Amino acid sequence: MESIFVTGTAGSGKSLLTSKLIQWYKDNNFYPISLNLDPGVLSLPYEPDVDVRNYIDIYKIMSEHDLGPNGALIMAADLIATKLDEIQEEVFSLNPDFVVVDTPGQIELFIFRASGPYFVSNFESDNKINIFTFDGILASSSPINYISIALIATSVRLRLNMSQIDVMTKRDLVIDKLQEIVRWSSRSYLEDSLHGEKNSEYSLLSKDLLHALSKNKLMQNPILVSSLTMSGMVNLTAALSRVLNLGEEKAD
Ligand SMILES: Nc1nc2c(ncn2[C@@H]2O[C@H](COP(=O)(O)OP(=O)(O)O)[C@@H](O)[C@H]2O)c(=O)[nH]1
Ligand SMILES: [Mg+2]
Repeated sequence: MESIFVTGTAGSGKSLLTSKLIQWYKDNNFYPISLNLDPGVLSLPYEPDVDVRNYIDIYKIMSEHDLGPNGALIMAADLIATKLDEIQEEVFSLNPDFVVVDTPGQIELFIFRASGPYFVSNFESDNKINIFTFDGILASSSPINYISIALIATSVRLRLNMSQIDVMTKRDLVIDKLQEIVRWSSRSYLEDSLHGEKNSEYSLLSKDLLHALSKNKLMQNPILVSSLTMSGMVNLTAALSRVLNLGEEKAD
């Protein structure tokens, strides 16, 4: 069993990408299952095979602990780790080829508290990988935004300490900027683009950050994907296979 975690900022397209990955693996004759790890989500673009909401009830937390929605979400996120054994057992009982794990909308609750990284590192699987989703709309709006999101991607990498593939979502909505975004994958072009920024202080800071990320090989070119048209999905699943198979080879 291979596990694919999907992380990213709120609204970046994690849930839709989860549903499309499931669809892609099904279409290619694999048995994938979805695992929803967001206790606070109201509706999803797919029917989760395993759902943390069956173990953690946000409304019950609100009433029992006299908490508002934010407090309850924090508590719920902290409780995810305590449900690891039950969720793991449910996943194992389905015996899938792939489990695609959709993570909570509020990335800080999952990545920067203890529970999320604990869950990820203790979840048993042959191989594990994290997809970090750059919101295509936000990331493409300026070079500074692109670098800012690359920093969040780096934070996630440091917190989860596992193989990661960066994906830029909503490709279909940024078609007119595609050429520019692809050019940003060259560090020198991205650096040149920063010259156009109005705020020279931020531009200098972004340049320094870019140097630090590149020097430490933390700057990865995101794969551009549309969950609407499925364009880029072949590239993404090929990259996933490469990393997951590599894990298998290492284990031999
Ligand atoms: N056009 C387009 N919309 C997308 C794409 N991916 C996500 N969305 C939309 O962006 C919004 C947020 O997506 P969602 O998957 O719920 O984000 P999450 O909060 O990260 O799980 C929804 O309205 C999605 O339909 C995409 O590739 N193309
Ligand atoms: Mg979601």
